[in-house]
Amino acid sequence: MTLTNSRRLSALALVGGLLAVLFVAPTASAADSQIAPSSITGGIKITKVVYNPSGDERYTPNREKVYIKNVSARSKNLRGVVLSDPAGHRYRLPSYTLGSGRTVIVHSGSGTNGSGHLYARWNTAVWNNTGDTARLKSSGGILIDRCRWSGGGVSVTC
Ligand SMILES: [Ca+2]
Repeated sequence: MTLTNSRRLSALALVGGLLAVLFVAPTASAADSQIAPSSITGGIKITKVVYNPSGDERYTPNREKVYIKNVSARSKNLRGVVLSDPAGHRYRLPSYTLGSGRTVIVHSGSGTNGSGHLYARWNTAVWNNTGDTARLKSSGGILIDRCRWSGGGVSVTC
């Protein structure tokens, strides 16, 4: 069977479109890796999670806190790093320079991001009191650190 010229052109256009998609995809992931360089995956730790603060944290979500520390010798920008739980809550950190040895606290509720404090704006309790896992990943999905607990307390040190 012979294709007419117009069908040939359509087929070429389709192939061209597929190639365009194939070439666009790697460019997008390259942009992501620029947001969070691979060096971000080293030296950043979740050191503590306050998962069951006093009161009912569904109404006071800022009392839930995740402590993220830079244990490396260099400042790191946390931009693009994602804090998540297994239930699908995700917080993509903004541009925030964390100096060597410094800690920033991520609250579950809303507030004004500033020195030492970031707000995930989930506006509800996220960290399960009966056990959960907090994960930090690079924007490229590489696991940076995680902190697990089985519950029964107020906080966990990792
Ligand atoms: Ca909780």
